[in-house]
This record gives sequence, C-alpha cells and structure tokens, in this order.
Amino acid sequence: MATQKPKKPELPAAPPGTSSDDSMVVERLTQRVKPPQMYQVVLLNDDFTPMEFVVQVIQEFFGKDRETATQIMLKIHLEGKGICGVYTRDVAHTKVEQVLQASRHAGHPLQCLSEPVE
Ligand code: TYC
Repeated sequence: MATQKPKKPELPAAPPGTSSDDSMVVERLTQRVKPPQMYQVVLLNDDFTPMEFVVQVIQEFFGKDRETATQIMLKIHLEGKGICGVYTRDVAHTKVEQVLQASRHAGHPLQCLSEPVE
C-alpha cells in the first residue's frame, strides 16, 4: 500500500478580520490626522531699534518684500506688536532664535516671541 500524506484537518473559514493561523491581520483603517498647532511669530516695539533694521529683519527672516516689511514694521511701531509669520512650532521657534541672535549681534534690544494661534 502506498504511504499516504497526512491530511491537514479542514478548518472553518475564519471570520473577516481574524486569522485561523499565526499570521497577523492588518486592518486598513482610514487615518485621520489633525493639522498641527500653528504658532505666530511676533515682534515687539521698542524705542531704540532702528526702523530700517526691523524692516531688514522682516525681509530676511520672514520672506516679505520691502513694502510689506515696511507696513508690518510701522504697524508694530504704532500698535506695539505685530505678526511677522505663522509656522509650525519648531520653525517658529527657530525664527525667534534667528531674530534674537541677529538683534543681539547688531546691538539692538528688539524682542521677538512665538505664541500658539487660536
Ligand atoms: N519704535 C522704533 C523706532 O522708533 C522702531 C521699531 C519698530 C522698533 C518695530 C521695534 O519691532 C519694532 N526706532
């Protein structure tokens, strides 16, 4: 008599989302992510930093053209503070550090901060 291959016992079909053996079942879930919290970078007015320096800072670090930079600088001068740009947290933090370093290097007391957008 020929040797017979042992037969695997038949298992009932596993219900959807489960597995009848040890393999892993990965369900495809629709991933919904919230947009990141954004941060606005704000410059504060002071009585000492030259207007021209502020305009150059806004152009260099916030990518504004000269006219827009001048408008933002004048708003800060008249109202006490103004938003120069809105970024994700780490980018906003880096902008603040860059502005503060450039200001200290030039010997100006210009203040810059970032805060979460509502
Ligand atoms: N008030 C400054 C002046 O009269 C100009 C200035 C504008 C300073 C904006 C800071 O964030 C600032 N020279």
